Amino acid sequence: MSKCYFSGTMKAVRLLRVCSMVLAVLVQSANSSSCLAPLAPQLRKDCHPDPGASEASCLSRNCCWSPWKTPGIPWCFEKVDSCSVVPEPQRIDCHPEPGADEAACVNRGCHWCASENTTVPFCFYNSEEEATCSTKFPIRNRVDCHPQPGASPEVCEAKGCVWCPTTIANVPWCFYPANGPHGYTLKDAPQKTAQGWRVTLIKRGTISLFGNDISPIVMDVEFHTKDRLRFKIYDPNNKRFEVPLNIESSSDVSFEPNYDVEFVNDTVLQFRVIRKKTRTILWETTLGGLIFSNQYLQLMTSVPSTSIYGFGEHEHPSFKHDMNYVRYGMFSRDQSPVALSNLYGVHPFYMCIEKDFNAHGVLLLNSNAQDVTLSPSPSLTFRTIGGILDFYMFLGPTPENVIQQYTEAIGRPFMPPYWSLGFQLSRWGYNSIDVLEKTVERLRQYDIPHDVQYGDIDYMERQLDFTYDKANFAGLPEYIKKLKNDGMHYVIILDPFLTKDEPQGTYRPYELGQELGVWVNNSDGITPAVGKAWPPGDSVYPDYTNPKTAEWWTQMCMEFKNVLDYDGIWIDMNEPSNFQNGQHPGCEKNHLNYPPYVPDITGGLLAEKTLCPDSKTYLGYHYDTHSLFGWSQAIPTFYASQNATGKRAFVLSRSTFVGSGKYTGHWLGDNFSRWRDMHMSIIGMLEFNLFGIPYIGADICGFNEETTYELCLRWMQLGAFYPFSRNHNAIGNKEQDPGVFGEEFAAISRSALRIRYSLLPYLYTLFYHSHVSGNTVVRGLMHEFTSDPQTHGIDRAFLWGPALMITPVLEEGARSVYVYFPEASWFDFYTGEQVPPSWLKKSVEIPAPLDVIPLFIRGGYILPIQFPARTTVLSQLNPFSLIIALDEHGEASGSLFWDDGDSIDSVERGEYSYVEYKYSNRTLKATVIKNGYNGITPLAYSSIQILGLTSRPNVIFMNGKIIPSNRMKYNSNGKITLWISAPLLQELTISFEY
Ligand code: MIG
Repeated sequence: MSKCYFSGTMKAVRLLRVCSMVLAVLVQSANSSSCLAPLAPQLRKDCHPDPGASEASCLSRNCCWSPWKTPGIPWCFEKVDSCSVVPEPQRIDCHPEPGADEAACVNRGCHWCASENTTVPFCFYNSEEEATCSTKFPIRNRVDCHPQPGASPEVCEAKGCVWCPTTIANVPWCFYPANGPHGYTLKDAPQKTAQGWRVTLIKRGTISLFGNDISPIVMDVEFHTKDRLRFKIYDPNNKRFEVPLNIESSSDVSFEPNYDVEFVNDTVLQFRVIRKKTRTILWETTLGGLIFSNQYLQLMTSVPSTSIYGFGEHEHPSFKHDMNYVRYGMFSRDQSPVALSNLYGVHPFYMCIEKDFNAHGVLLLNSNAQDVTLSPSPSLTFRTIGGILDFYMFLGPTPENVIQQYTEAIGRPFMPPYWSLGFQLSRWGYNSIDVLEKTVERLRQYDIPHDVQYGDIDYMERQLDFTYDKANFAGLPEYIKKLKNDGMHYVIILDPFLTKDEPQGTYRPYELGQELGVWVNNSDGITPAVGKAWPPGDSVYPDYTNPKTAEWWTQMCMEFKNVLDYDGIWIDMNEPSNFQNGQHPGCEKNHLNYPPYVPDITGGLLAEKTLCPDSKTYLGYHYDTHSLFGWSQAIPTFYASQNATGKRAFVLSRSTFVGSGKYTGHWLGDNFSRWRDMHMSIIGMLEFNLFGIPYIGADICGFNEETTYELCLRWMQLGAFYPFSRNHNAIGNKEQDPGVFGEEFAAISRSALRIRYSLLPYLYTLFYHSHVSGNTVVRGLMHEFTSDPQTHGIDRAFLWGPALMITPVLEEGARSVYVYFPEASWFDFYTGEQVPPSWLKKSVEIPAPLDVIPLFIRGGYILPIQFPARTTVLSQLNPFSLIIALDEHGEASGSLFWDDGDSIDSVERGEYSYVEYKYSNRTLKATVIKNGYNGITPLAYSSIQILGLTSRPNVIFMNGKIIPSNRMKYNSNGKITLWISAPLLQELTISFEY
């Protein structure tokens, strides 16, 4: 009810009265300064010029927060006073019908100013020009027709597009008309194929945006499984690059799909995918044009809601995306996390929560440089500069189902060795074995859990792969043996470049590789591409897409294992990184190195900090395979690790692609020791769980810049709940391991890590489910409470599996956190106390003194836990317990996966045990479902905790025998602890009688 302005005759006095009542409320809060629309960057007045801006600090200044990609643009800016932009009489009504409010107004691309003068519109355009084209072409629906810089009315019209400037940030000024001379049309009726449909498409009109349009093209729709659909648009006459990931469709085609597809032979191609059950349109390419030219492929689709998650790798300011014409580039790049910019890996995958809370996911399987624009209508525009348009859709309908189906297609996550769930310590720049030893020693002194120690490039001799520095790290091989005797593990870094400039006969890794011809080549396909990286001299790059390279690499790793007895391999710099733009002597001016459209990537140059796009790899041009480099390296490294150690592989890769999770984990790269980076790490961790890479974490305490006591301490608490928990630091920064800040810090870190270690059986079981069924390990609250829209935007809290909520402190000086409790039973991890019903569906302030990270257990679940120890080698032998948290029906369930922790393929070979727990009718039953691991025999439960009992039981029986009352303790808060002794491998029944 905003419209209090009646042009021409006054039509309704009654309306006016309603209007003035509303007005009374409005003017108080008025002078309408708005944060609802992201403001165009040139109009922003910096509200936080001092350092340390965060969303919280910004909002507390009553300013607007909206992250922006281009450096130098303020993210925190003063609210715009729409009222004073144009004089009142010049306002042009934008919402003539009643019912507007500020949000609706801004949504139309108009300005909002409630004033006391009821004769002027509250929602208005500033100019006739703005009004004319914004009415004709609603800003929400625009699809950019000129995504590259340099648009003008002339250029725009020549493309058959419409020119219409606006002051709203990011809104395209040059865009497709509703029915212009673009896109493709059906050549003839869709043909039925064995797997679905085939249509041939013909380009409409003669306008070409980037040249070399291809026509006809073919679109195949393949019904893969009842929940997976593929639609692929390609050139039937010329084979183009396709990502070498083998996604097999089900051989049985008798399934009844959960989706319908529709072609509409209108003037523009319309292709729809519909969820059968709800008739929700999940995908609809009706707006804007499909473009399929040699170096520019574009497809736009509407999506059924604005709850969109995923796309990577970027640092996203929020887990749930902003849809106001945000554009994300994807092209692997060695770059410290810069908000919204393309980083190390490429994951063109998103998940969408539909309006009725079903979820689906979509993958664009394409490895070329690309970008995607998220627009408010809501829609997505995909632009890639090579390959084909190869989409896979996964119907869910729950978020977990989506990821299970996604990883079924791209490969399930690897099973991590148990030790790799322990705490890990690293730094770049120990610089000497003395410093390394001292660091390890002080963790031991403080009894801080410590499973894995890393060697970064300073362990090497002059940064040469497969060497170690015999001067500064004299005795490293013996020291590694010592660590391992002590139950620890050691991981080495390997870079993907090798110097070619060592004296002849001295550096075998290069010489053998040279002999075998395993490098990425220049465009001639013969001479190796020569770049510059860490090692002295110039470097060549192994081409891991070549099977010969994989053999050479494996051999090098095997040989080096005889020098340093490592347990896992950390592969860095595999974007691949180069310290100059392109190899010597620079990139030739050609269509690959300088394509007509460069997606929205940092630097705007494909060769920046990497090799020239026209370099040749075994699988094709680097132009096509660039973003596959890390993926192609992870595969042979996985097998090298396995072969060299004879144990389960451990690989940690910086660059990842679709499907990497089968072979490698990931860390979020060179973050900063800043508070905001802690928050960003949660978002990154949630996203990589969507990408099928659940083994994920960020450098605890921050990599770049100096950390502080409090930041590092809070980060140790948060990092204790990263699936990959590693404190890592950059060269030159002061030490930040948990032993270096003194007694109090050490004690707090120790206690956080001991909680982690006690929960490792639960975490390991989550990884088992991830490995066999593709479940996420860490998930957002949205995953579990999808039908509660309040959870959709939560990214400061997260869950381990379904059952443990972690709510870290992310602000300096804070001694409490606001926790949103979705509808469920929740129990304080520390006290077992149940969260009162009045807190549910609310955000509640929870105390979090410096030594506490608040944790909550969700009713309905049983968590297997184990007494912690300084390493997992020791903790794996300790007594087990169960935490049984009851739901409102007094029920709970859970499971335990257990094996020796580091054998190769123990799941596939059946060498594991699996126990299922069920509590109902006041009885706990532990059932051994699988008994394939002998080592479990000596293990036993020593206690059981039940949370959420309504009263004290009279008698408790274990396997038919009464548990003596001195073996139980009942707390008035509904928690009972039983001390028992029962082998893990036998059926266990505990029943409560009242
Ligand atoms: O140019 O090996 O992201 O974790 O410590 C820097 C040194 C190379 C980047 C990695 C970082 C590692 C560092 N590396």
